[in-house]
Amino acid sequence: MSERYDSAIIGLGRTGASCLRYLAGRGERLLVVDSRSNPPAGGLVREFDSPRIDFSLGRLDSNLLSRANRLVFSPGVDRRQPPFNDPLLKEQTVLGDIELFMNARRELSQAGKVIAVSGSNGKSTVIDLLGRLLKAAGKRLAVGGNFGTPALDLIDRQGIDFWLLELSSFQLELIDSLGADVALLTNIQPDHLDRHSSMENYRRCKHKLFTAADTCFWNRHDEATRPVLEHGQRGISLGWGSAGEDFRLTSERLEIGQTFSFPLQRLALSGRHNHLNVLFAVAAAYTATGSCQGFARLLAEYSGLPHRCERLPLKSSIGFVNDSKATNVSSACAAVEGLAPPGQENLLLLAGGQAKTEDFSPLAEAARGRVRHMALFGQAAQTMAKSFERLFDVSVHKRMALAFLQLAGKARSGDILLLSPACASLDEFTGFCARGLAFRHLAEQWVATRGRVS
Ligand code: UMA
Ligand code: ADP
Repeated sequence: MSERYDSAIIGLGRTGASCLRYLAGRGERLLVVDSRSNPPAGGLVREFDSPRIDFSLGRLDSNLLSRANRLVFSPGVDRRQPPFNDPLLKEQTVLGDIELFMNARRELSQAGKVIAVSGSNGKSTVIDLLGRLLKAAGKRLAVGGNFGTPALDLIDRQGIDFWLLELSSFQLELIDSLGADVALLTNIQPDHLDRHSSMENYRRCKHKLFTAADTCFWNRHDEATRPVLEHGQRGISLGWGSAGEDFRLTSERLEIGQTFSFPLQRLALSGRHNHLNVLFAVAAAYTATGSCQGFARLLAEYSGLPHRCERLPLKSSIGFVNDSKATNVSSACAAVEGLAPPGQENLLLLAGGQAKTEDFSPLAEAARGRVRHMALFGQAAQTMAKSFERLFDVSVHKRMALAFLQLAGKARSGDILLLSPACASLDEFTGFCARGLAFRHLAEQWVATRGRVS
């Protein structure tokens, strides 16, 4: 009989590489597979040249996979596709890097607490701000997961007080019971439905975040995030609320009971959606440390991550906002609604790319009374135009640069030219960062050559 493998690692990208390093370090007999013959972390084949590790790159074979006791999937791999849906693999244990991470952490002498964040939008912003708040409180952190460093590459860090994990629906799908100390679910809006096939499946994956968590924070304005609490779990809803709530927003302030009160107009982050993100971060940081020391200074300074409603620091009478990370309709809606009050029609919206949906009606609704001109670009531009052309002045372009020039030519003093594409970028760019950098470059050039628009 052929020799068996302890684990098969499926996908040799960033996650696969972290699993390989970790499991090889534990002396496991491993099979590593990838559909590509030259996968992103293919360089590891040479580094892990060992009789205990076999690589099968460029083809996926269910017979070979059936020789592994368990299948460790990368989040980007769809288990429902061949060959993974072969009945031959039905009995195998299936897991992902986050379960390996949680098990590894339990074995540490000083385990530290896990704070896990998920949601369709806002995860990275919440994690980043929360990290800064905890650091200011003198805590030792390791931050990673779907954002930044893969979780298992963090596990060697010593003396960690808090592990901050951003978790995607793909990672959560591979988990039975997470067991975070604190779990935060920011919102659930349509995203990745090509993979999850229905909102219900997507919601089910997201809710695995709450399994066996001690404290579950959810969004009071998004009923889909409400946790079904098991015995002993604490659920706390966050949002704009009535007096008496421990953590809440009013029209003017962010408050933690009688302990902390901060005026929203002093926040460096813009957009109403970001007020809620800040409340999530502050609530988790306070719950974790029992103190609000240093919060006020940080909140007044923190202007967010690049490519998320990022105001470009240009000397111009029109504002340029780079929201390239808005790869779905709900995030673009949040930017449009958060940046401009209705009635002023001072937004010029640059949107398009590779659509994740055909339904842009929520964006048309959000843009009403706020957007004066719209320039659409990329693969989705023609389809998108159908949702907008009856309501707005719309132009359609092949590439983002042309759409930008069209829009900038219509700008008046006090306008905001907003890139919030509501689409993925891969038809024209290598990712949302490249798209955001291209936008920044266009805006800089525009301001340099045209001077101040008046
Ligand atoms: N592969 C196969 N067969 C398949 C599909 C993929 O063999 O059917 C192989 C590919 O050839 C490739 C490897 O699998 O070599 C890639 O695996 P992967 O897509 O899981 O990518 P990783 O490099 O491991 O990155 C993943 C996350 N990617 C996805 O979820 C798609 C990264 O999130 C994450 O940062 C990283 O793990 C570390 O945790 C990216 C992302 O786009 C940023 N996430 C989505 C989002 O934020 O919306 C969920
Ligand atoms: P994620 O990590 O979940 O993708 P980010 O913080 O990177 O979230 O933000 C992604 C996009 O979603 C950005 O365009 C941002 O402006 C928008 N966004 C951030 N927070 C929210 C929110 N609470 N609701 C809707 N959109 C949001």
